[in-house]
Amino acid sequence: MRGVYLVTDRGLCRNRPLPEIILQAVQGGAAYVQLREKDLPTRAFVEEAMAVKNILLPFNVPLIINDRIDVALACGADGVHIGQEDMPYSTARKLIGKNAIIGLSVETWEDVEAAQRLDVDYIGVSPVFATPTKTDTKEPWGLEGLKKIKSFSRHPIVAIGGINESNTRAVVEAGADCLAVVSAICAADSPEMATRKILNLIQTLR
Ligand code: TZP
Ligand code: MG
Repeated sequence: MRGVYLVTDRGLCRNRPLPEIILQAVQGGAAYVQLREKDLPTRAFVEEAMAVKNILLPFNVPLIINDRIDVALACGADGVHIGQEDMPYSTARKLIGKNAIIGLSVETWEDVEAAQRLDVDYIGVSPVFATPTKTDTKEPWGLEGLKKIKSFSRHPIVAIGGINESNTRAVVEAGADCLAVVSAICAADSPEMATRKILNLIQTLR
């Protein structure tokens, strides 16, 4: 995995419709989109996921659903992202099939070690930096933690938490394969420009 991975947060979109923000992000070069809805009723979540899938289709950008295997199956998403308190990986894999993308958040070193035994498609190193977007996190990994995980893990690494244009270089140099971004895209004046700037930075480093 590489590039910019948009994780959505409708509350940070400054009253702009989420599909519009998603479209702008993919126009700016986002390589993955994770639909993350913590408060939406199931029916609305499924409807939204179907609409987003149609937006992403012409761009060939995979749609990943946060937490909800049922929603991913219902809308034909490309994958799911699960955390340590969500459905266990092995159950999720059985339900969604061998070709789906499954990402798993790692919050402790024990999580990182346990993930070695799982055929996840990536691990989400969460959070790299403390962030107001998600406050119920464990201790941030920091760049040193990220480096340590990179040298140990067999999985592609998606870094998340406090990532923006100003620290992109450091996070990539510490070993992130792909950068997951919420507020720096969703709340940006131009989500398209914000995405493109981060992507351009990543590309100059490779
Ligand atoms: N998981 C760990 S940190 C985080 C999530 C969903 C939020 C990251 O948001 P931001 O605004 O990119 O710091
Ligand atoms: Mg979760």
